[in-house]
Amino acid sequence: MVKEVIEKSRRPCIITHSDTDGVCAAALVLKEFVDKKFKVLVASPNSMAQKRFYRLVPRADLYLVLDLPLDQVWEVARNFLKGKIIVMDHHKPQRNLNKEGVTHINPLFRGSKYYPASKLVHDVLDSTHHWIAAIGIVGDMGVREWKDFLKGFDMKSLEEADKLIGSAMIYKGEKGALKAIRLVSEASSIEDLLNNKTLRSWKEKVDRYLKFLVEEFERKAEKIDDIAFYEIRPKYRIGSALASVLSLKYPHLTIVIINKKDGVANINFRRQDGRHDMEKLARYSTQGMGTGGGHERAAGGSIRLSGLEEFKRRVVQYLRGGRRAGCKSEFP
Ligand SMILES: [Mn+2]
Repeated sequence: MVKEVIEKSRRPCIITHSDTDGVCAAALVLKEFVDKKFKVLVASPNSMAQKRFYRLVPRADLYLVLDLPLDQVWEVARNFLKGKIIVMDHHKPQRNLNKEGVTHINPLFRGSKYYPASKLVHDVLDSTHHWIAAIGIVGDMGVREWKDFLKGFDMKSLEEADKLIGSAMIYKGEKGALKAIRLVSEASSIEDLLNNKTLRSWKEKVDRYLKFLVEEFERKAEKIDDIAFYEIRPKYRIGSALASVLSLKYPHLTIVIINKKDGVANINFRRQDGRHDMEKLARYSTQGMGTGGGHERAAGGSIRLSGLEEFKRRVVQYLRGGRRAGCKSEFP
């Protein structure tokens, strides 16, 4: 049914998340409907919460919202998105937009396992471009849940493709993400994508900078219990990539990257060993000061810079409380 609705649309617009999963989700749509002209926009859960984002949104008869929790920003978005809306998302739903006339597809309504948006779009469209979904799954850290689907793929190539796509966003911002969507949708195979010169040169620059920041983390991060706070003022949008690299290197630490810019702190939370839920931590620690949300192993948020000390206090308090509740031996 989704396929027919897209087929019939005359002015379709894709709004997708600016990470690898979102890029792959959008690229799968473009691949499936090669003859159709789509307007494409990238966004983040944060940017979509703000009215000024919608100034960029073109008129369309169909909005495909991919890898973005439209339900969380519905009170704002409903005023601007005039036309049919299809949401394909995998963030924890806070409300069901099917009651609002939206086609709202989210595997978590059925309590599904972790289900990256690119895999969801792949399945809904019955796509044969499995390699694009595979890159999205790796990008969104869904490897464990989808090992059968990933069988036969070279993991090294998938990881490299994820990093190439990520570098586009980090180095060139939203324009870079849009370019990555086009390049993925035009590539004939993963090898073809890996050979792209533009993406390769962007990744080299980003890698060099990441290496520098990882070294600095080891010297400058503030450690409390198994939490590492790391404040940065980076030259590229590197917070999320840096948090992921650090959390893979230190799976038993809760990594909290604080990116200060223009009176705002953008925050990335990571924990790879599953001991703490980053989505809950993000929501708790930013309450009343900004926004926070995401997934169990990776989450993000944004607060006013003036709330930074209170934010850190809440992070420590929340994680200590969680640990006590889970450890009976402390209370014989
Ligand atoms: Mn995603």
